[in-house]
Amino acid sequence: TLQVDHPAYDHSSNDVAGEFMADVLTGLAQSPPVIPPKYFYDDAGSRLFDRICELPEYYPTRTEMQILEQYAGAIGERLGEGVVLVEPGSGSSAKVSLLLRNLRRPVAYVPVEISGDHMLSSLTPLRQQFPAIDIIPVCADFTAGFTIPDVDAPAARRAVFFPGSTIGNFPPDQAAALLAQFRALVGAGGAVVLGVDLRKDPAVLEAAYNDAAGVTAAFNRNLLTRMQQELGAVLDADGFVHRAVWNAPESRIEMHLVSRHAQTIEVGGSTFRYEADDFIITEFSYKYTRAGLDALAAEAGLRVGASWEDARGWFSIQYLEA
Ligand code: AVI
Repeated sequence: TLQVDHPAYDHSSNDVAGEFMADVLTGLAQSPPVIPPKYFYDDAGSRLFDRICELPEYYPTRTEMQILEQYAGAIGERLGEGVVLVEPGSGSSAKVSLLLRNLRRPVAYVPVEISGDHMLSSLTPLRQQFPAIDIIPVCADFTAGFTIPDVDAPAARRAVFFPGSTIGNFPPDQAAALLAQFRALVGAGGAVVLGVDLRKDPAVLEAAYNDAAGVTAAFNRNLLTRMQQELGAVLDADGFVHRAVWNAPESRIEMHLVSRHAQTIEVGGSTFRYEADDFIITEFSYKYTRAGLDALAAEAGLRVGASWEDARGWFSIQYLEA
């Protein structure tokens, strides 16, 4: 087939605003309070995230791109011919062209993204670059489970491309469950190409999440703006500051919104109180060891077929076989 234009398949859960409200109310009622990181990615948040990827301190994107540039041939070799490549949480699809260029007669590329407009605007250049590949965007929250449209090539093998260490934003049990879901999606003979940030000097890690230009702080605090705008929350956005700290025992960076003084957030008929230094957890970003990665793959029922790293050993791309 040579279809080059599709509307986005909208698999997003019926009531996105209702889900945001429900998750905020549940999360803020917990101790410590939490807001799931997937709510970072509205249009403004997705644009801020793209800027994070360009920051001098934020090494993961750059490092993964280097690995992809160096080893895309080898990855393409493993993926073989006639693949349908699915990318959950594709964002601006910045990395996939490196891979697509190195695939033999790929059948389709299926980006799956919660931020639909952000995704669609980034697909035009990709379509121009790869006119022979069917590009089929799916607008969905990939954490909620999603289906992909049938591709008119029954023999095609499926592969999931999950770069960027997005897997690190899930606690290990959920990460394994998500990978198992990908394994089910690709089926026997399929593969998952996974990008994972590795454990390293805490000073490097903390700098990556506390950039000097304050973009990560704006990204974190965008959650408060979203709550005001979309949930009608009554809160003082300037009353919270960004913090990112390395939690060594848990092997994760934690992002917090720290209350500067005693205050309340009123939302959805509930009032939540914060004293000075109380904080809301907005993100975990787990950093793996190689042994931890092997265990993760095994728990998901995947075999590590190959893996590639940069020279510093900061980031890993894993080829996992279903
Ligand atoms: C998308 N994810 C892998 C990023 C990370 O590094 O955990 C999100 C991010 N948070 C702050 N900076 C970037």
